[in-house]
Amino acid sequence: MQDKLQQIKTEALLALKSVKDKIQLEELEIKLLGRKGGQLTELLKGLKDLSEDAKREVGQLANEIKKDIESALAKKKTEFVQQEMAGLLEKENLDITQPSLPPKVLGHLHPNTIIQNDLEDLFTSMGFMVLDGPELESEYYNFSALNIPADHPARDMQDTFYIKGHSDWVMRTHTSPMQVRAMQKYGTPLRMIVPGKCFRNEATDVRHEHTFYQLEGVVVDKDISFAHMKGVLESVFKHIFGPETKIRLRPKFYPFVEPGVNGEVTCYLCKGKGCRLCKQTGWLEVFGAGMIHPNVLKEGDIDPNIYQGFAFGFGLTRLAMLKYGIEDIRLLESGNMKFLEQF
Ligand code: FA5
Repeated sequence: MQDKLQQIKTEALLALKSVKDKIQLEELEIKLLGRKGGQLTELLKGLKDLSEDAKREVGQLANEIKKDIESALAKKKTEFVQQEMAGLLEKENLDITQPSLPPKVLGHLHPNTIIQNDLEDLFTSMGFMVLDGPELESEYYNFSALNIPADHPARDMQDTFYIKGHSDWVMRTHTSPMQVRAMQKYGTPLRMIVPGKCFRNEATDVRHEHTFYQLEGVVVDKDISFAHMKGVLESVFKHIFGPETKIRLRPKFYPFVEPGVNGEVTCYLCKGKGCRLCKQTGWLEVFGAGMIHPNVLKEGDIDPNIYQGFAFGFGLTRLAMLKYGIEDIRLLESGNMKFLEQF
């Protein structure tokens, strides 16, 4: 049996010399070591008939020979891979020492930022100031100051991310906390907008993201009416989507306004006919608005018997979707370059 083993090794090394490619190499490997019918495998099946001593001796030799054959096969395989790589490099005429080319794509603004800049310009031209607010907000400004007391069911309208170990902090669910902050800081008369990121623990879909942008607006002065609010909102949406754009205001409960409305614009995809995006209604919900509740004015140290105001909160991300015909809101924060390079 030892002689037979040595013979297999000698023949194997000889055969290896005449192997010309990876396919022949594979065939030889199977012929020698294949689990079914491999020369070495078959020979080793006879081990069980030997005495214990012979088994140990022949087994050791068989292992050594198997290892020698395996390493000779592996060496040959490496040679073929190297040859293949060299051939590829030659074919592609690839000069790996050539300095890299500058990136083809220059940076550009995100669609959310484009629409935010556009609206900031529009609102500043109407005398509004642009404010920024904290994304990590106190539970007081996010809810209580906005006439939403603790345990009020209205808190369930917005699925909130609370902060572990800080029960009075939240990731702001809307830009409305800036209403009272601005009133307290700037008093009256007040005309301001706040664009910014909001966070909700949403089950995401084509229209809902956990992180999205809103743009809040507040006007407080003497003799401010619902008609002023409608006039401002109409001119904003006509500016964004063109003079033929229609808006629809329908009553909606928001604890911080009275009366409150849900604002919609004509669906861009079906032009109002009804489709998957607008859930067959022809309208897309893009903002909430209303006359500021007296309790909110009071929280802002403003006397509701002298001053009135209106507030609105646009879904800025939804506006970007409308303007650019984006069907799935999740693309906007995806970091997908193929998508982003279109803007
Ligand atoms: C609010 O957030 C109110 N703060 C708006 C408001 C301000 C009302 C001032 C009255 C006065 P609402 O939850 O409806 O309301 O959200 C306002 C807009 O934000 C929606 O119309 C929608 O366009 C957008 N929005 C809300 N949730 C999401 C979300 N998960 N993903 C993307 N956009 C959203």
